[in-house]
Amino acid sequence: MTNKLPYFTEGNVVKGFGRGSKELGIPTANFPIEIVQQLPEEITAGVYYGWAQVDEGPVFKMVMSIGWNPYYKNTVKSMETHIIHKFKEDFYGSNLKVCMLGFIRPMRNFSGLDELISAINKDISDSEEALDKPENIKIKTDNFFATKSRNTQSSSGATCCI
Ligand code: ADP
Ligand code: RBF
Ligand code: MG
Repeated sequence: MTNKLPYFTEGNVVKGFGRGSKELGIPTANFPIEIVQQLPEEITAGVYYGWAQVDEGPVFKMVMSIGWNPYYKNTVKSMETHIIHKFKEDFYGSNLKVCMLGFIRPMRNFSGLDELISAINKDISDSEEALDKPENIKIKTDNFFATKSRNTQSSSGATCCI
């Protein structure tokens, strides 16, 4: 898994499972299935930390969950990014760039929603700490985040790569 990191990818933010992660205070921006399928198999299911950018906005810290969310027994693999920033508005349809830098833990099951939320809050603080390290801070200014996005979205909502 580690030899594939850092891993850079980008895609349009799509509707997720609509389970109200937002109501829990932990909204997650979901990637389309094509982006999930492009993941190298060495990047195993679990929680990762890194940097994220919505369109040409600022680069923020993020935590990402990859897998089948055992707590919800999902049948579809997902890649969900929680950006550690308070946004005024939703950004469905926007381009999301991410750089995954490190692995935090494998996906696991929980006996209650409270436990899942506490685990995610611990992931957020672990990510914040890891991203303050000089070798991780330097990726924030990588050219990947300075160049225009490869994805554009037409008014029909279709995504095309240029
Ligand atoms: P869904 O099931 O559609 O993914 P969520 O409850 O997970 O719904 O909310 C995700 C949406 O919330 C994102 O697509 C984005 O538009 C918005 N959002 C607002 N703040 C954030 C944030 N800090 N991190 C990720 N998404 C956010
Ligand atoms: N879901 C799980 O079933 N098990 C997990 O270990 C797990 N870890 C997560 C870690 C992070 C940082 C995030 C953002 C999500 C995680 N999820 C996990 C996904 C969670 O079930 C999903 O975002 C729900 O929709 C939250 O209500
Ligand atoms: Mg989501």
